[in-house]
Amino acid sequence: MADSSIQSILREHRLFWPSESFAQAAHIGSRAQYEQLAAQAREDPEGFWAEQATRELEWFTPWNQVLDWQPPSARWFVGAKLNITHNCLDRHLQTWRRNKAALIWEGELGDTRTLTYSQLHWEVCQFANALRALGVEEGDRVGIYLPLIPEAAIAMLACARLGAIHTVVFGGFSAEALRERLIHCQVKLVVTADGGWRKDAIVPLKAQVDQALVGVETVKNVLVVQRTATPITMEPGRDHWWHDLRQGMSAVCPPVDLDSEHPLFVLYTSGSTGKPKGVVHTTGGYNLYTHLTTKWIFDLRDTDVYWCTADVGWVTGHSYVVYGPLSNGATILMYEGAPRTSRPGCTWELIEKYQVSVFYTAPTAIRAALRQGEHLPRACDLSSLRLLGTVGEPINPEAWIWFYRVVGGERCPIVDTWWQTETGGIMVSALPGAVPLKPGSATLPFPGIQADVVNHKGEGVPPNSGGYLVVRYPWPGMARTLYGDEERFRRTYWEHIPGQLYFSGDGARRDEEGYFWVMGRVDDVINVAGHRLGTMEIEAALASHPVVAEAAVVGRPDPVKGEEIVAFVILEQGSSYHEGLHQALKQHVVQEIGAIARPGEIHFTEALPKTRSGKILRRLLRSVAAGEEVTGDTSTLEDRAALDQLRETN
Ligand code: 6R9
Repeated sequence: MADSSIQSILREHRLFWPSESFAQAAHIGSRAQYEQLAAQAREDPEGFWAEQATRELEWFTPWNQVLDWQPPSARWFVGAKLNITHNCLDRHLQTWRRNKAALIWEGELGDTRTLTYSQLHWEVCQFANALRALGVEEGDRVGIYLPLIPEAAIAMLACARLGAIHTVVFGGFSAEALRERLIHCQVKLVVTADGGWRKDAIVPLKAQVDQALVGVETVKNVLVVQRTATPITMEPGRDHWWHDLRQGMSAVCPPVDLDSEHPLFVLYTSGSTGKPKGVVHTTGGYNLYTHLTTKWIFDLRDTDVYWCTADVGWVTGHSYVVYGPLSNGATILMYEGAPRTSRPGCTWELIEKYQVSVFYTAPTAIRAALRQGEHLPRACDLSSLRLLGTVGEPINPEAWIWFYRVVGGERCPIVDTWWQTETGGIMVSALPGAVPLKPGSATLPFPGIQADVVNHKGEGVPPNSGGYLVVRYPWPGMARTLYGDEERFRRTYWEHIPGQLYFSGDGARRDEEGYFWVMGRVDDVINVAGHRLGTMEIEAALASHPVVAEAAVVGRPDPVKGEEIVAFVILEQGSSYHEGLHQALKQHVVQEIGAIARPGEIHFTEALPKTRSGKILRRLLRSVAAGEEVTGDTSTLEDRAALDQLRETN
C-alpha cells in the first residue's frame, strides 16, 4: 500500500439500471449523453459553464470573463450583475408558474400553508422592506435562527434580494453556539421566532436569542416571527414582531443589482471537528451551480413534488431546499417536524398525502426507518415516488437496498450525492437516467467537476486504491473563502496536497469503472498495525449483519498495534443481546473484510452521539473508547443523553 493512503477493502458488485421509461423522460437520458457533456466540460470548462449560464439563468448585465482563477481565489462570471431572487422568483412570475405552488408546508401540529410563486414573491418583498426599515443594507450580515417554517426561506430570500448576507444558524443549536456565530460574523440583525415545534415540544428560540445576545454589540434589532405563541420577553427598541412591522409595509421591492461575486451567505460548518468555519458563497456561480445540479441530478419536472428533508440550517437546506429548486420553478414540500414516537410514520404519511415524487434525505434517517421496520412505509401508498436521493454520509449497501426495495418499490433510482458545505452543490452523483447505480457508491462526477483520488503528493492512485478525494479544477459553486480567515481557507483546503488541488478532507477510492466510493473523513481513519482503514467500511460490514441497525467505529490507542478497533453497535428493533453476539459480530467483520479489521471491542448501545445533521461525532466516541473525559465543543450534539448513556455502559 502506497505511503499514507487509505486501504479500501469493501467490495460491492450489484448494478442497478434505470428503467427505460425513466431514462427516456430524463433530462440526461443516456450514458453517451453524460459522457459527451463531461468531455465537453473537460475540454473547455469555461465554454461549458458559460453556455449553461446563458441558457439557464437571467442576468442583468453579462460577464466579461467567465473565470478569473488565481489559486485559491476564483471569481466566476466576472463583471456580471444579477440577483438570485430574480431567478428564483421574479422570472417565474412572467410565466404560467406564477400560480404554481412554490412551497407546500406542514407544521408538526398538522397545520399547513401553501405559497404560490406569486405569493412567495409578495412575502419576500415585504420582508425585505421590513429588513430595510430596520437598517439592513447591502453587505450587512443577518442572522437567521428559525424553525423550519416558510419564513426561514422567506428571510433568506429577503436578504438576498437586498444584497444582505445571511448566516443561518440551525434552530437546534444552543445559545452558546448561536452567540459564537453571531459574534464571529458581526451580525447586525437577527431573525427568529418565539418558538418552534420539534418532536412534540416547543424549542424556545427567542429565549435562546436573548441569552446569546447578552453583550453582543453589533446586533441592533431582532425580528420575531410568531409560531408557537409562547410567552416571551420583547426588549423595547430592539425586538419587533414581524406581524406588527409588516402592517402597511409595501410589497414593492425590486431586486438589487449585485455583482456576480457579491457574497450571498456565510454558513458555519457542522463542527464535527474543532472550531466552526464560516464558509462564504457568492451569487452568480452558486446560482448556476445549484440550479444545474438540481435540474440534472433530481431530474426535475414541473409536475414533481420535491421533498428534501434537510433543515435550512445546513447547506443542503440552502442549496436543495431553497435556491436550487426555486431557481428551477419547482414545487417544494417543507415539513417542520421530525419522525417521533407519537408519529413514527410521518415521513411516509407525508409522501402519500402530498404525492411526493422526488425524495431526498439522509442515510441516518433511512437507518432509523429501517430499524423501526417495514410495516410503517408499507402502510402508506408510496407509488407517487419516482426518484430517491441521499446525502450527508456514505450509505451502507444494506440501507441502500432497503431504501430501494421498501421505499422506492424497486422502481426508483437512488442518487447518492457526495458534496460538502464548501462545494456549494453536489459534486459526485449519478445522473439518474444515464448512470447505472452501485449501492454505496456516489458513482461519477457531475459534468465539469474534475474529481480525482490521489496520494499525498497529488498523484493519481490506481483503481481500487484508497486515497484523498480532491478536485483538480475550479467550479462555479465552490466556496470563495472562510469568513474573516483567508489564511485558514488556504491552509485547510489548498495546501495539504501539492498541485493547487482542492482537498475535501475525505478518503475515497475509484473502482475500475471510475465509480467513486467515499470512505469518510480522513481523520476518521484507524491505523491498525500500519494498515490505514476507513471507519466507514468496518461500519458497513457490521451493519450488513442481520441484527445490526447501525454501527460506529473508532480507534483506541494500543501499545502493540498502534490502534485497536472499538465498535459501538445499535441492534435492530426486536433483536436482543445474547452471549456470543460479541464473537459473532467480530467473526462477521473478519468474514466481510478480513482479520485486519476485526474489532477488539464491541459495545452495545441504544443511541450514538450525532450532530443534528446526522453525522456521528467520532471525536466524542474516541474519548469514550479511551476512557477519557469528553472535552471540547459539544454544542452541535443532537442528544446529550446518548453520550451520557454511553459513558455509563462503558
Ligand atoms: C452536504 C453535506 C460534508 C461531509 C463530506 C463527507 C460527508 C456528504 C456524502 C458524504 C459519503 C455521501 N458526505 N455526502 N459521504 N457519501 N453521499 O453533508 O455537507 O455538512 O459540509 O458535510 O459529509 O464526509 O465531506 P457537510
